[in-house]
Amino acid sequence: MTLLPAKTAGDTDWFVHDRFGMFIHWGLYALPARHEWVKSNERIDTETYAKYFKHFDPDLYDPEVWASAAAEAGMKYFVVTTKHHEGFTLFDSALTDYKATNTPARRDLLRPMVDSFRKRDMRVGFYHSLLDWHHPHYTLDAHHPMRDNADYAAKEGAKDITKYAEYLHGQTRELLTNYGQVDILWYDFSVGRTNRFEGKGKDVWQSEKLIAMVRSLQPNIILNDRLEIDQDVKTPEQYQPRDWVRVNGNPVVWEACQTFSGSWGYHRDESSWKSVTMLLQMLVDSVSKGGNLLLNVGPTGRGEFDQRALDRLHGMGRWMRRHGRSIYGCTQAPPEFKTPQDCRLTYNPTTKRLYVHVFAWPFRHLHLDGFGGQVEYAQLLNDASEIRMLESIPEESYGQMTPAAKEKSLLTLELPIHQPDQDIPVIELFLR
Ligand code: H79
Repeated sequence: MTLLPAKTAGDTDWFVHDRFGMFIHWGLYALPARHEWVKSNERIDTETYAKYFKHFDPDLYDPEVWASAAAEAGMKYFVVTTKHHEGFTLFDSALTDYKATNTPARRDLLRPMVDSFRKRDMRVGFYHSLLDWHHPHYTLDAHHPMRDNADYAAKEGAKDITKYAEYLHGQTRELLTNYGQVDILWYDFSVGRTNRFEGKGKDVWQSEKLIAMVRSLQPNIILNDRLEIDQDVKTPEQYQPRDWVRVNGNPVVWEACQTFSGSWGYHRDESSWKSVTMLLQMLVDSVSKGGNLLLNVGPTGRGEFDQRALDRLHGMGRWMRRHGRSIYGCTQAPPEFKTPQDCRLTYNPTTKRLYVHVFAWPFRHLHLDGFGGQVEYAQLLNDASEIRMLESIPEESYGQMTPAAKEKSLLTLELPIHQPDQDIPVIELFLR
């Protein structure tokens, strides 16, 4: 049997089918272009940071181009930063002046994005930061840009964090009321306490009340875990979990979020960009453990995906066109199929096909433990060319195999000497 997480309040059926989404981090930090945490990392005060607001002018912004790049890469949903920790909103919120509408962009940048992605049948997700380094009532914590500023700290007494919570609830209401159906709400994140500072979690955010409002406005929405109350999805950040993510021992719906290069916001000078192959391997690795991949793009201050991002999206799309069948609707393989060395297995329980993703091409033969007698036909997925099979068990005894015999049975695939010219070659196994 394949693992199946218990049902939660939101609708995750489409989500676990679609498997691959685009994260978009776009805000004022695209201008400094050296990490979306720049305000905190460099302890920049709000007066100094104002230059990015003043000069935010994405004249080349065309969400049609973004949406088609995502669709061609094989992505089926997107999640965009409606507000990141800097506090700036891409949407035209009635609750703040610190929004795209008041920059040289002069408009709500979220709405046309939602329209463009929806038009391509992609699901819509909103990221919304719980941290806010601009709001006057957001108190100091271990991440706040002004954490080392004594003059700033002296005025903390005048703050009322419940006013911030009210603002958070209010903007959530706006987002879930004014943009049609929203499929995902991705809050980020609850702050741990340190020796110097209190943390911020479900009490400060008033998470229970917030979740109740979210569910009343968008009953099917998928909510992540970062309000400090687990909901529909767990979200490991910038790492691949060892195994299917579990809570109290039970498998849950999960989604890894990963970057191309380390920073989420546009970073001009980073040189740690992952290759197309590595990114595809992350996607396959996630699905092989029953999870999704949300892969991030940080558009520039002009409003474009830069060439490095476009190259990778294009490369992934080239592979996805031929190999999407091993991703969509797929999950972890049943446990009796042992994963061979340097491979990942994905499995489609509806079509009963198993996919062997070969990360390192072996020496002519691929030995599959526990597969004997169970595969009817094998082919390379990219070109549907037959892969010949050598069985350790004679064909006439397939029907009488005991579970123990099955476990010991061996199937050997005879592969071409040279790796097919695919980023990850995939062998499709039709189970009996
Ligand atoms: O929005 C993206 C990140 O900005 C945000 N979550 C993703 C989706 C995020 N990044 N880090 N965190 C949340 C957790 C905090 C990590 C920290 Fe650090 C480690 C804060 C200080 C040390 C990373 C490294 C940020 C600054 C230095």
